[in-house]
Amino acid sequence: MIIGIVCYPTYGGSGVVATELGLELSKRGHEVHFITYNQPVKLNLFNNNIHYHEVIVPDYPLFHYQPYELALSSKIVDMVDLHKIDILHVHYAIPHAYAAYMSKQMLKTRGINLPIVTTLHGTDITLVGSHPFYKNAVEFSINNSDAVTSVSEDLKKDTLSFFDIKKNIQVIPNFVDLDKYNHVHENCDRSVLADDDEKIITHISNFRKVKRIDDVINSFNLINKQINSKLILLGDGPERIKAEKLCDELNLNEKVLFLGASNETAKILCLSDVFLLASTTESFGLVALEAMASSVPVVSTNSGGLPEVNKNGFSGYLSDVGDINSMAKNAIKILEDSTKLMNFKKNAKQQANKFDVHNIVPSYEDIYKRTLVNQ
Ligand code: GMT
Repeated sequence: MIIGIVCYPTYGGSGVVATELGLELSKRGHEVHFITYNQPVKLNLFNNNIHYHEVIVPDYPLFHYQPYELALSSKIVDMVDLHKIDILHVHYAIPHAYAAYMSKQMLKTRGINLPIVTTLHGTDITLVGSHPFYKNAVEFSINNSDAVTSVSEDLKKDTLSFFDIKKNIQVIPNFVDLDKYNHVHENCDRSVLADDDEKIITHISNFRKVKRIDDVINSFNLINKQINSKLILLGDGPERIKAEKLCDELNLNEKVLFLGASNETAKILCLSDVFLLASTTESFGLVALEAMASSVPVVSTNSGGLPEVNKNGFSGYLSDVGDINSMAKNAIKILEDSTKLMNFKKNAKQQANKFDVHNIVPSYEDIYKRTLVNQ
């Protein structure tokens, strides 16, 4: 198949999933065309089956807001026409599903049919999409996609409760390429980040409010009182300065390392003993899965789709949002006993196996085939 993929090219989970999906589809013999405003950050492996087409929005002084959807839909039309793209898969409803619908209508006037698959990733529904300013357009774009997928049962439930949805939504969870995590362990040197007697606790995110970084730091503060440890924070975003101030107030400057945005998640995770995720909501929690793929138990909240990924008492523990005492207690339970820690590490890896790329990507191929047949 010739597949077009529209996504955000940034570090966010939806862009990562879209990129990894495209790479795997290309390995499986499909021709994949990424259409977005920058080269996706994880797309460093070009091969004959992968193509990237940049959407350019020229600056014009009249525009208060640059019309990205317009430029994107025009680019989709050109690329579908030129490369004979069979099917378009858009990741994140806003504004991608909307732009895709416009492209479909334009292509129709040229006698070309473009089936559209929309994948809902989370904040496009829970935080942004359901806002009254966007709701009509998001609902319309979902209902006018040819197929719709969601990354968890919980996100499907939210989508059905926030919008009047006429389409069937198929759940296809996030996935990881376990091979990528297996090899990093061979060169894993923890002495670069912590002393021998320190445990390493990690958090990775885009430092937005929804990630509750202050809960991560406050939980760590409680953990560190009982178990000598370091907190590694990977990522960057609007809450970072506040987080640095909090560490200063708690006298944790020597104990917390801010490593900034980086592509090296697997290398950091392989040094880690526990992963902390305190999010208010998380449709799936790809980063929790990445931690488990590195054999790192996850201490997380129980919100959104997290219970579908992190199994309480097996791959880690779940706590109510904001309950930092419970999160700290759970992390200590795992860290205080080395046999328990080894078991949790083994279980985390076992749980991650369920979401291996080879188990999940065929579901996307099936949905493309079914959608094409139904045209
Ligand atoms: O919240 C993020 O870290 C980024 C965000 C995105 O849209 O890129 O992630 C969302 O999509 C991921 C991939 O499907 C999910 O694993 C994340 O849980 C989801 N984030 C939220 O729901 C807050």
